[in-house]
Amino acid sequence: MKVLSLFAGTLSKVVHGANSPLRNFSSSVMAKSKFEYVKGFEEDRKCLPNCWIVVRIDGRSFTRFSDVHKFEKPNDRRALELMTRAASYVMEELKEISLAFGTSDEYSFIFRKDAQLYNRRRDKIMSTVNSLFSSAFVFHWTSFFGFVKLLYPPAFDARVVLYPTDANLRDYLSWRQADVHINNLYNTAFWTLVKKGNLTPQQAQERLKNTLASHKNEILFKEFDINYNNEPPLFRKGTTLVRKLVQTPPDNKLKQFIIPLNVDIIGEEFWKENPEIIGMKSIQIYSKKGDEVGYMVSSKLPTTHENIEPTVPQNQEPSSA
Ligand SMILES: Nc1nc2c(ncn2[C@@H]2O[C@H](COP(=O)(O)OP(=O)(O)OP(=O)(O)O)[C@@H](O)[C@H]2O)c(=O)[nH]1
Ligand SMILES: [Mg+2]
Repeated sequence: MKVLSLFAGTLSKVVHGANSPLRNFSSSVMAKSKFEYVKGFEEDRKCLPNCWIVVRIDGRSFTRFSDVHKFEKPNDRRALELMTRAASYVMEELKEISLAFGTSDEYSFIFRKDAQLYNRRRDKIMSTVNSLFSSAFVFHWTSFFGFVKLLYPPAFDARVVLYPTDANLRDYLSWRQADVHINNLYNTAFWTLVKKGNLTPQQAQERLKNTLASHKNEILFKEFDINYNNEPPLFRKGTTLVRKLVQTPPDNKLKQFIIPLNVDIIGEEFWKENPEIIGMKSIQIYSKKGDEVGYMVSSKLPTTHENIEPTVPQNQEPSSA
């Protein structure tokens, strides 16, 4: 191997000259370096065929990140919509993602069972999703946060989970959405007790200890006149991104959009209305009226947020560093 390598280098110099642009090309074709064997240590883990591929990303230490950037408690609409903007970018780039679901600092991306991206190489799929998401989150920060300065680079972790049956996939998504409900009801009750009930965080925590959902609803309704069911669907249901064809003016041409919905995905209705997701059919026409869609996201059209004037002053310092 070594002899061959030396020979190839010498031959290359003779034929093309030391500075020839063809030199590197010919030597790499003719001989591999003695170090090449290390490539054999690389794992080539593939996602099992016929399984739904779920990639979930989650903000790293977003408890701190949300504190430092003074996110509204318990829900910051700007942050949630920025997450959705970043997720829609991932879907624009990776066409085999048929649905994404997000809440708080996490997003799950569902690849079709028959996805062929990178030959289903697990590491490559996961790292690409994470990188596209993270850079889009930073890229679009100002569109959502205006003058609020991004004080340090946010990061996300990622994992891949494979689900062999359609029922498993539905249960996975139900699990994530049930979590939204549990967390949001708790957080809404907690922050209402603190902000409007003037309890300290410790007192609020004590008050909610071992309470059932019905009890939290009752506290909100009886003591603060808040009907939890009237809280924004974005906060109660998370965001589900689906791919749809939409008729667009002036010529009613069908264009592909990624549409965010804040709806229940645990029950049957969503899956009956969007059978192409589980059935892996081609993209369907979006039939709902425009006013049922909060906003549409597409790389080709500006989102509603891009026209919003920044209003928040810039002089924010990290609370801890
Ligand atoms: N105020 C506020 N905080 C948010 C919002 N969305 C997410 N967060 C914060 O992000 C955290 C996300 O929870 P986790 O992912 O479990 O916690 P983490 O600190 O990110 O920790 P790791 O994921 O383990 O790195 C929440 O506990 C909140 O503190 C929001 O809209 N408003
Ligand atoms: Mg997190």
